[in-house]
Amino acid sequence: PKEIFLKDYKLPDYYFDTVDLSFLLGEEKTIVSAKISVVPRVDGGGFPLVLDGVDLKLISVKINGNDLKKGDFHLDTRHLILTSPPSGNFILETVTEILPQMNTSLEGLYKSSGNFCTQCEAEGFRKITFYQDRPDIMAKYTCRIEADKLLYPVLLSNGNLIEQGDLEDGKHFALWEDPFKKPCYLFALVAGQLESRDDTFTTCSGRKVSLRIWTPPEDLPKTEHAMYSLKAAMKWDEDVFGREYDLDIFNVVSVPDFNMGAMENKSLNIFNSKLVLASPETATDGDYAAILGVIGHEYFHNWTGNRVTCRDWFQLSLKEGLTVFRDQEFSSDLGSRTVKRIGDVSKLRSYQFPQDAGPMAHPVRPHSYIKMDNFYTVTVYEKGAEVVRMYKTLLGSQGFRKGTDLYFQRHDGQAVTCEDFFAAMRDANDADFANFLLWYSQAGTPVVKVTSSYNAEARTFTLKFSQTVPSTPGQPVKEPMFIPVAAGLLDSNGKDMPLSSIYSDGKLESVTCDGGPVFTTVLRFTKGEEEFVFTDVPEKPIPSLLRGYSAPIRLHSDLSDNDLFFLLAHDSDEFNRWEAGQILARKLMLSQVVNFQKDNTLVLDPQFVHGIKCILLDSNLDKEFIAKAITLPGEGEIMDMMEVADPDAVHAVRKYIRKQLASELKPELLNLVKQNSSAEQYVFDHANMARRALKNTALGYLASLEDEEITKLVLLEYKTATNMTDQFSALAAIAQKPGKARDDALADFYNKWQHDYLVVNKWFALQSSSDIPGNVENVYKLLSHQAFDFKNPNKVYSLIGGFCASPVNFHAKDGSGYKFLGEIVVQLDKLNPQVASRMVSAFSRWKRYDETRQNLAKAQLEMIVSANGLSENVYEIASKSLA
Ligand code: HT7
Ligand code: ZN
Repeated sequence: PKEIFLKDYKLPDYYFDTVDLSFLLGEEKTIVSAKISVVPRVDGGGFPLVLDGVDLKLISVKINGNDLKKGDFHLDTRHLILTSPPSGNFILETVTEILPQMNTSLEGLYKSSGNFCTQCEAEGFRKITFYQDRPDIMAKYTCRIEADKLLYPVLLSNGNLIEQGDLEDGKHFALWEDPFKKPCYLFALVAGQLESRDDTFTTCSGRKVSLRIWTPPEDLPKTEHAMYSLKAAMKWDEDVFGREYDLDIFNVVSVPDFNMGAMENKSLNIFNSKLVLASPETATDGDYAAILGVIGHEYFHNWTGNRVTCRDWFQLSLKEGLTVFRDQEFSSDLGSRTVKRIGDVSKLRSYQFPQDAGPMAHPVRPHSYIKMDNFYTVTVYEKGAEVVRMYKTLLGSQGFRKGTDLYFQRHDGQAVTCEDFFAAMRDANDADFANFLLWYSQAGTPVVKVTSSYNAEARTFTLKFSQTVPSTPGQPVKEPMFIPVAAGLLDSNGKDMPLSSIYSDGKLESVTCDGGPVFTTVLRFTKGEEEFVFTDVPEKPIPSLLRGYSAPIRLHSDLSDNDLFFLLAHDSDEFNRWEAGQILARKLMLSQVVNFQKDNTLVLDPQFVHGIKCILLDSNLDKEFIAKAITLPGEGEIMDMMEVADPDAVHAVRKYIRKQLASELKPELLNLVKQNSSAEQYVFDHANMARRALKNTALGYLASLEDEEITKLVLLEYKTATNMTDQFSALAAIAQKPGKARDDALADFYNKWQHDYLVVNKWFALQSSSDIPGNVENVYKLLSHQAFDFKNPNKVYSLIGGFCASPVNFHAKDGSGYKFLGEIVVQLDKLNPQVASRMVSAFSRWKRYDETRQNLAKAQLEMIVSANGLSENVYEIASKSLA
């Protein structure tokens, strides 16, 4: 397979000005006609025009109305090359035949549950028609759709509906026109039996926008929350970023078969139904929050991605990092900022850090790819969002807003690069960003060490930093990065000290803000080693470092356990209170892993129990914050910190600490369950979600005990739950232990919800991710369950993805988990390479395990790489994992 490199980027030889598409949607095949006005970039033109095209049957090709003769074009399995087009502008017309009904890859045009829909990002448009399928080709589109009226009463595409009508033979048509130039990856078409929830939004300049959320009729009642989220997002983008919606219509369509979460097609967002449909009875608080975030995310793309798009796919983080940052901020403003930040940082640590330390490590802007689909990663998205967040940390809210305003002003209607975003931030603020651009080009998570010292005589407090960036594939040597470290100092009462001035790099800078006291400052750490001296510090402080997690790094400080307990109890930065607890928990877990490996008795530090108890009982704290603060770091996070990952030891230790905490804090936990029980009415707001989160976290802890009274309590919670959040949490609590109660509850849950595929997916995931011994057998059985379907990505993610997320069973020492996944990947790859390639990623960190496991995993990867007809998607991940 061919590798594509960023350094090889070349401007296109031809631009496309207008594109008129026409679709005849049929039951056997679909005919696509495309009429494109072509403009050479350089005067004259006459160079060959290379069009991408995959799985297309070419019916005809014309230039300026004349059929091309044999020698005038060349066709291979991936291209149509016009060998000698005329010089100057010309009109290219092609007719192609495609088979959406046979398309199980879910890219291009495909059928999902009887309806037609498209997914063109990143390179799916080439499965619809011959085109220069690259984002720097921006054109104005019209789209005419013709189909049977009874089977496909609704016909949608981008932009405005300008004509529709009935035709002979029970057919009808619709003609759509999108007035905005767009890259082809934003093209969309939907046709089917759908109904809409309608609403309106009046923009800041007084334009009335008609909003429609389309679903199969039976799902319509579940779209209320999505509509609420959409309107909230439209308002928020006006208020916070000054961005107004630009058309008179905005459509959202929900489809059950979708490879990713959703797609921001211009004015016709297409969503995985999991991220649109919700009712209190069927969706959890987590689902509600995800819908809010993703509806926001896709809407925000209208400016960050659509109006201003990417020059090439290496720039993906330009739109994704920025839009993830925007959706994170949106959710923070609508809920709890600290809790949202904790969730986002946990995600980064659990998924992005391992990626950055493994064979698939790549910079936020990758240097090369074989298959672009493989680079829709946590690095591009989540680390990319952290990079955007660092601009804001350095510039402050107003400076950041100036930067985005300039970015939109300069680049509206253009396809640009990450440097263009950087330049807008810099120029709008006249800022010195030193070597900040390295965040886009260097992979690997920087490791920062910090030591502190207090000089009572000089009243100075010194922080000494050093940094290293680990080697990653293709990047053995790294340069120091620009790391913004937000820091504050606590006095002995736990209060923030006002900061006066800081000495660094031979300069003394005063830390004030409009003359008022400042309690947090951002240190600009740019070298391999650097010292920052706080002046006028009256007593030895406890430093609170990297407040709000101001940079995506691994920080190792010399803070003692006592310092950390102090920060856990007092830090004004709530994120760092949580962080102090997590550092303590990580240390505790790692120490017990060593004990476990030496066959020593496990012990739980009483000071840790006391720290957790204080948090539990602190009525001033937000309840969701408490739930997060008493949750131990995940097993993956601990394994990530070990020389050789030991899933059995980490699992046993986490389980032991949970059970021990439950036993020692049983009365307090029981109280929390009682005090926070749910009322009849489900309300989606922060206070109610926080209450449910705390109750259910407490219940989960309690259920780890061998205690009949508790078993009864959990069963009662399950039976009397009035919403899915409570019901599913109770079910998960029951399902911790094998036995009759578990079997009965799982059977009962399936009987109740078998008619709702989204709830059944939760049921699949709960079982497949279980840590009960030998669970692979149950997962094999579930593969043949009537509700399972290999063609539906959500079901695959729930059942197979869920299984790979369970360290003990996936990494079972007999290799059964690896064998299971190896077989599945090969099978799945024939249907849907994108989904198969996501699944094969579970193998990528095989070198982190012991020799026995390494050999077993490697054998599966080798088997996969040598499979016949393997897709480029899976090949890229599997071969890079083996390298
Ligand atoms: N921009 C969207 C990306 C996407 C995608 C990429 C590859 C294959 C399938 C896909 N479906 C959607 C999603 C987003 O980040 O908004
Ligand atoms: Zn996105």
